[in-house]
Amino acid sequence: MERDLELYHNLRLVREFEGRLSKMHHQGRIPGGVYSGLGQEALVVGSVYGLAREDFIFPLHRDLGAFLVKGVDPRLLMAQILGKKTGLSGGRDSFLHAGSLADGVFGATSMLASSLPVACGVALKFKMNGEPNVVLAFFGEGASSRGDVHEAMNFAGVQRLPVVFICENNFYAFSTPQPMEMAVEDVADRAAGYGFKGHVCNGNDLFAVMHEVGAAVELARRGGGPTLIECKTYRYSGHSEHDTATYRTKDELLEWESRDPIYMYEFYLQKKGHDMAALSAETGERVKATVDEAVKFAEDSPDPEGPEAMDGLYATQV
Ligand SMILES: Cc1ncc(C[n+]2csc(CCOP(=O)(O)OP(=O)(O)O)c2C)c(N)n1
Repeated sequence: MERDLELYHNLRLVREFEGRLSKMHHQGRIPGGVYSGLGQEALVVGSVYGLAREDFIFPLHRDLGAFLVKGVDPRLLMAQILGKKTGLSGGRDSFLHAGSLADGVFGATSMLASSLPVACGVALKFKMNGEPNVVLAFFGEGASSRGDVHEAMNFAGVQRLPVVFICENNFYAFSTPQPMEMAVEDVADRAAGYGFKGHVCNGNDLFAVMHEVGAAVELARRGGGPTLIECKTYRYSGHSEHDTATYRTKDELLEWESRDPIYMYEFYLQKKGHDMAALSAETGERVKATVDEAVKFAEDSPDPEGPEAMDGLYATQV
């Protein structure tokens, strides 16, 4: 598929997948929470698209789209979310802690940003072995105030590790607005304290994200060390499906919806001469079919058996 259309397909797939999860959650078909990234699609698509299979990403709770763009089978991801035996962790855990090492996706823990030092460990391994791979580590602006982030960035700066730190600044950590989270406006400013560059980028603009993250990935691949990219964006839903987000105004939401990453990209495609009505309908049908199939696969899958819960918990061979 041509690159422009592949990007569009990815944006629409992420939105369809997350939109479906929201509906399913309200229908009581999903055990556990759903942390929607609706509105943040340009960020995950733009940063992960174009990575090699051997590169690693460390997504956090709102980065489900990053799994899809990195190549995780939507059926297995859906099975994971439904806690099925066919899911990525065999039904042992919720989406939040899922990973897929074969696809270069490392699982997170519930402790915000605890995966950043681990991301540095993977980057150190790449550097020590002379492997030309890079690591992308995602975190929110709320998580950016945790000690783990400081330690990870300091280590990455000292060791010149091939890691790109991607801060998704959606201006709220749960219900806490950014000015109550930190005393600086741009998280990117913090990079200076670690000896590498920090850039602010429009996280709703697919090309801006691709440009900034792409340049940082190339730098890291050439041995130039880490970069921090702060993507300013907005989540349309509350922190999770149970949060009605009454701490923000309707006007604020409307303003951000007017900068929707998919509409902006559709405008670009239209300018390039595509028949957007036809392309939108055709892409919509295709992604809907993919998500329908994923839901069917997951709902038809068996639940895990109780005794299997301990499988893989301890190393059997050292
Ligand atoms: C160390 C830690 N503190 C608190 C929480 C509870 N918690 C989960 S998500 C969240 C808000 C995170 O905000 P941010 O990092 O900005 O990411 P966002 O959810 O906005 O994408 C909080 C406080 C947690 N999981 N871990």
